Amino acid sequence: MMEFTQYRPSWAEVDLECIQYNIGQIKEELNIPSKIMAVVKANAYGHGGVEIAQTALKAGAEAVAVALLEEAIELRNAGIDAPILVLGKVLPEFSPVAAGQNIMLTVFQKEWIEEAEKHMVDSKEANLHIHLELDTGMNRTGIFDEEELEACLEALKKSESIYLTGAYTHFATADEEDSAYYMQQLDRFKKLASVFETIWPDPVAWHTSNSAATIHFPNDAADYIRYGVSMYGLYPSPYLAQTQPIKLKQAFSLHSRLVEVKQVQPGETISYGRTYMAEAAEWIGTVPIGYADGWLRKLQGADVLIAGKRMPIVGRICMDQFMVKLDQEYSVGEMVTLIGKQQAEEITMQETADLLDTIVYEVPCTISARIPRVYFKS
Ligand code: PMH
Repeated sequence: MMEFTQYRPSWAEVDLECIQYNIGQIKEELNIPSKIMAVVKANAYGHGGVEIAQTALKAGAEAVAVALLEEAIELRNAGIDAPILVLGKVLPEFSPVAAGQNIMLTVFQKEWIEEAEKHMVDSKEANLHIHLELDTGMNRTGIFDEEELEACLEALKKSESIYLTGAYTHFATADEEDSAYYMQQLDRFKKLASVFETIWPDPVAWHTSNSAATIHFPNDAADYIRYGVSMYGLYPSPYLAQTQPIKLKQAFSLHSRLVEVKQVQPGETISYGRTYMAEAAEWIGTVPIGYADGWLRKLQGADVLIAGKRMPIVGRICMDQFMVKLDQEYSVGEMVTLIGKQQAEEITMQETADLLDTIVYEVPCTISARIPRVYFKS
């Protein structure tokens, strides 16, 4: 666990037991034989990149994926020696940096391969390992047609220092009830993969499934699955949350403590802009988290949990604090749960995401670095 000194009583808890459990579900409940690549980009979706990567690897994941070379280097610096794949594009001039740390890069352009080859030869670094990305309908990055694929594979055959070790695609709609577009992408993938195999007979690691594809279409899982959001215990969409193909446990929770408790008189107003006026004598508590922590102003009116009961946020959320309407007097120091469980009550990530008109992915990513992540095992 990272050492830190905490002076403000606001923190996120990450239950590493849940991460292990959610990884275990792939083998135990779905019976998928694929290897697991734990997706820990963006600081493990706000959960903490190094700790989650270490936990996932201990729990049986065999590789990790990140978005940036910076994120991969952070994991290497922390002593993680498992295979790491960077999913986002890294400029060819930085390939010796990746090669030097044995970090695999995603590639989808012939020019990139030719350019990187020059940098690799100049640097005299060890070989660079890459995965080719095939675009089957996400239309973000990836090799789109057969000619491009042939050109990339020919360039790789000529290369002396770039080794092709994997190939993958990414689905746009695997979390939706309607599987038509998923099937179309899968079909496109199979066509590109057969072209690939005629030009490149050596075995490579294939991977296609994100969390949604893994739990929705388990029979399609390839050599690896890229397991992101559901490793954190979150369903990729409300549809999959409702059908629950596997049981998951949410690892992330967010907490604070009241720093001020006072009674206001009828007609008194709370916070900037006076958007809330007390109708009666009311107990008001102040919570030291605000929009600079990622607790966004749109959450005005949302509930928090105190003593196992729901209480609403009143008045505008400030940069570092907000106020909550209490049902009675509480002591300063009383625990407040913004996301997570207290006694029989729970505020799920989905509830917060719904209030923010967003997806569950965005919520922990938005909780800023000002909020320390505290790790434990339940
Ligand atoms: N593979 C790729 C290429 C991804 O971009 C992502 C997530 C995953 C796997 C893991 O997906 P999961 O978390 O649904 O399991 N990428 C993103 C993204 O770019 N925006 O939201 C999720």
